[in-house]
Order: sequence, then structure tokens, then C-alpha cells
Amino acid sequence: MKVKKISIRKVLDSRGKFTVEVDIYSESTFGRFTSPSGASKGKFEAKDYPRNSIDEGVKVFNTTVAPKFDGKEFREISEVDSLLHELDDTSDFSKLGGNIAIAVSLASLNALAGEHNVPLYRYLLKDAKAVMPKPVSNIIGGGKHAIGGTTMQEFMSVAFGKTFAESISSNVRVHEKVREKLIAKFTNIPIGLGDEKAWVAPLPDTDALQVLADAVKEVSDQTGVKILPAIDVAASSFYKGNSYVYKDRSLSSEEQINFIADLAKKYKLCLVEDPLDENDYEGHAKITKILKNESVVVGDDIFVTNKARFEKGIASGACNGILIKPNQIGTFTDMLDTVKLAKKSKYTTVMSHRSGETEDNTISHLAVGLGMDYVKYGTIGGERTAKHNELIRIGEAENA
Ligand code: 2PG
Ligand code: MG
Repeated sequence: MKVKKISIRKVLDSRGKFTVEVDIYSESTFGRFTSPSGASKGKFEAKDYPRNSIDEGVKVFNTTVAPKFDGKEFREISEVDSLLHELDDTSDFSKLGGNIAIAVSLASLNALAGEHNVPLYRYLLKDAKAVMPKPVSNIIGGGKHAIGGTTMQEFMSVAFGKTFAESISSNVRVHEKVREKLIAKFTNIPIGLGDEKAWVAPLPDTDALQVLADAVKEVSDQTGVKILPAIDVAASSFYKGNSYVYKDRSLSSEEQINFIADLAKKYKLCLVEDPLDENDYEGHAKITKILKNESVVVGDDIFVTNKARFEKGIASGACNGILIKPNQIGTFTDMLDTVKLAKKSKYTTVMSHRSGETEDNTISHLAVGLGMDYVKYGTIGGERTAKHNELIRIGEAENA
């Protein structure tokens, strides 16, 4: 692919904040990626923008990135990503910004697939069979995604339907069922939606989990589809002075491990994400040992899609699953290295959106193209349905 034109613009994300979108044209094709942005970011993620400023990022793109890309020939995505690392030799993309780097990287990947005249997931799979991931859908939320909601960030449902369409429609029914339950429970309090369009209600975490579990059971009984609850604790966001500070309790690390492990067993949680602080490898190893036959302990903030942090986790037995967010690490190739290591190490893989999203559906192609086990894309809302609907289309095209 010879780059004919590369450009950047600022567009809105689902929170109404500006984010960056990169377009790449070659002689015969076009590729685009629009970066998402997180609210509960891991401390060790790539920096979104140089000096924390999107305008600075646009400036750096125009002065540093675009002149190097214009007219250049790339055969593989690894060549694009090497050039990005040449332009920014920091380990956290603090010179270019991780959101600028990932927009260039994934726009290039989309263009490369276009040059081959195939959808991106097929370009990545080559001749391999497509296997559809299972959706992990946010139903009740709080933490940094909503004011006045639960302390834990996400209470989710995971449906195991025969097709992706059947699975996501089961999760949507759980979302509807929880709405009915919350309206019945809080007759005088308005119930709203958080950043990811999960329900927000003034519930203690254990009550929220009970409401979710009841809804999951009812929908599963009605549809015959297996559905399990799951949580993203996002524990770093309420770890203060060596304690996990909930509305109704404050727990030491040991107590937090027991509290979460008991919930996982009682509710048969399919996935337990970020149960402990992002620095606590030892605690993550302990809870993984307790739960390994019952739940997948998924590392998000602890690993931040970073191979070096993940290697340390594998060596210490921390987690048995990993969340993958492309903009945490800044290039497709770096992300791919982490996914390959996860598969080699038999970790469960979950492709994830960010709380601030756009209508971009590239991550749906990445999830199928790289054979991820689960996708975590919220439930409803245009920026979330864009990704689910693309998976429905891919499932139909592949008869999978
Ligand atoms: C998470 C994500 C997505 P954010 O913690 O898993 O749900 O949230 O994008 O705010 O980091
Ligand atoms: Mg998370």
C-alpha cells in the first residue's frame, strides 16, 4: 500500500468529548479508525495525547507523523507500527499520544485489508474458520462511569447462544428485565443510564448483583439460552490508603479477596475483572488460585494490554484471562503480541471497548480475526450496537 494521503480530524465520542479520527488513502483504497477513550484508565496505559492535550496531539500528527507517512509504501502492518515507534521512542507513547498512534495503526490495517479486497476479519484470519466470540454486556453500572451508582463499575451478563445474534439478544433481554426490576424497586427515584448505557441505581453492590442474577435466571429460563452473570470490579478506582472503600464497608486486601471470591462462588460468576488494585500481582495470584475452576479472573488495569506487564502476571500466576484494549498499548502489532502470548499461555481473551466510544466497528473485526473468546462492548446505545451489529453481519456471512 502506497500512502497517497493521510489526515486527522477531531470528532465526537459518546460522552460528547472530542476524540481523533485518522483517514488513510492509497491508490486503490481507504482506511479509517476513530479512537475511543476510557474514564477508568489504568495507571500504566499509553498516554492518550502528548501533554494531555488533543490539540497538541493533532499538531504532533501534522508536523511529525503525516510527513513521514505521505508517499510511503507499506506491505505489512508491522512496518507501519515500527515507524510509529521510531517516531516515538517512549514506552507509553507520550510524544505522539496512544490515541494518535492507534488511530494511525488501525486506519492503516483497515486500508491494508481494503487493498486485498477482503473484510478486515478475513484479512486477519486468512483461510481459517471464523469462530464467533460470546458477548459480555454491561447491565448495571457505577464506579467512574456514573454518579450515584454502585461502587463496583460493571455488572454484566454473558450469554452462550448458538449464534452471536441469539447471544446478544439474550443479553438485551436481561437489560430490559433489569429495567423492569429497578422501576418496581424504586418507585419514586428516576432510574437512568451511565456512560456505557448500563442502568444506574442507588444500590449497594451486593443488591445490584442479586437483581442482575435474578434477571439472568429469568431470561435464561424463558429462552433456554445459558446466561451467566459477570462483574468488572475496577477495584483500583476505590482502593484508598490500603483499603477497598465501598459505600457500606471498607475492606483490607485479604477481606476483599474473600468478599469477591464468595460472590463469584455464590453467583457462579463467569468473569471477574480487576478484583484488586492494579499493582497487586500477589493478590491477583491468590484469588486466581481460589477461583480458577469456577470463574475467569480477567486482568484489565493490571496488564493494560502490555506484554511486559502481562509476562510478569503469567510468571506470578495473576489472573487466567486478559482484557484487550488497543488504545491502551497504541499499535496493532503490540496488541497482537499480547494476544498471541495469552493464547500460548491459555489465558481467556476478551476484546473490549472503552467507556467513551464512537460508531467505529474495527474492534469487532479484530475480535473475530484474532479468535477472541469474548467481546465486552456494553449492551445498547449506537456506539455499542455498531459493534454488535457488525458481529451479527459477520456471523451471518460466515454461517458461524
Ligand atoms: C473497563 C472499561 C470498559 P474504561 O474498565 O473495562 O468498560 O472502562 O474505558 O472507562 O476504562
Ligand atoms: Mg475494566
